[in-house]
Amino acid sequence: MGFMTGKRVFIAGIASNRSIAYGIAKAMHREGAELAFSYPNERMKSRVEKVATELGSDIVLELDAGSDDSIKQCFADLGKTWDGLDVMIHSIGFAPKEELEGSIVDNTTREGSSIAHDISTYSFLAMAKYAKPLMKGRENPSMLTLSYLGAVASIPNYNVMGMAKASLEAGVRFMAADLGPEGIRVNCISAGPIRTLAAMGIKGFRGMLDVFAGTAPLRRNVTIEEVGNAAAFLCSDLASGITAEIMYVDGGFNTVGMMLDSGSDS
Ligand code: NAD
Ligand code: 0WE
Repeated sequence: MGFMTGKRVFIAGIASNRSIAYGIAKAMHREGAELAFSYPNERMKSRVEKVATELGSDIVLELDAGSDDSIKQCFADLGKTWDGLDVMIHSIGFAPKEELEGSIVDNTTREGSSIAHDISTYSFLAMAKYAKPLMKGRENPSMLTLSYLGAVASIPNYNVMGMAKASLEAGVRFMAADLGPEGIRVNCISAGPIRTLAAMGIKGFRGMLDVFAGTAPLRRNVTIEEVGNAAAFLCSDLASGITAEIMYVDGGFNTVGMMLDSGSDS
């Protein structure tokens, strides 16, 4: 029997079968969880429906992370189908493309910064607000979001997304403190770079994957399957003592201070 048998999991952030959220959904499905999914707009609906069908679910709801009404409606609808919720997954990140290149000082706009923080950061808190009542009385409920090293260290071009991720990680700690007394755990996975839709079109992404693989203690990139397995653990009863955690699934990259002779092991 899988270690998530009986868990009801809501997953926001599937855009394709390369999405980190798809890796999470697959791992949780394998471990026996029941899944529900969201899509951001009509254009994405059929893609998400396809994934839901593949993973044995027919619960597919609209959730636009930029709209309180949409988030509220989504969890209201979820509550009509499910009488409770064990796990909420937030795998959403967005900044206008022009914000993610060159000089952060020259290129960041008030509007771009606001969008990045609204969609990537505030939305986790907003979703928590409406997921929380559904988690009342459940065993070991938890929430999980996805971050990146740019939250704590400068990375070329990640720019205002790094500021949004720093705020997201702080949010995880404040939300864990707030919801802990009600038994709700709040955690975060900081994943290494993975070629997903959100990574496509980022200038020099291929090069970043190569530098990463040459530097990380494991000397390779990480996969959505590996992130999915860590997520399944963190959201299962196996992790009942873990909250406010930022868990790195990055082959150890974040711990390397310096290398001699990058990429070769001589
Ligand atoms: P992805 O493009 O597959 O997923 C991003 C998701 O955000 C999409 O499903 C998209 O629909 C959703 N989204 C964007 N705007 C939205 C809105 N207004 N309302 C609802 N949903 C919206 O890419 P991914 O890499 O799987 O990204 C998932 C998360 O993982 C993001 O938070 C990202 O920052 C984080 N992350 C990605 C990497 C990487 O290298 N790919 C590394 C670390 C962390
Ligand atoms: O969090 C992310 C993805 C962030 C992202 C990507 C896009 C591309 C398309 C947010 N918004 C948009 N908006 C778009 O229009 N990652 C961790 C992946 C990523 O993105 C980078 C990276 C890495 C790694 C951007 C610059 C530098 C490194």
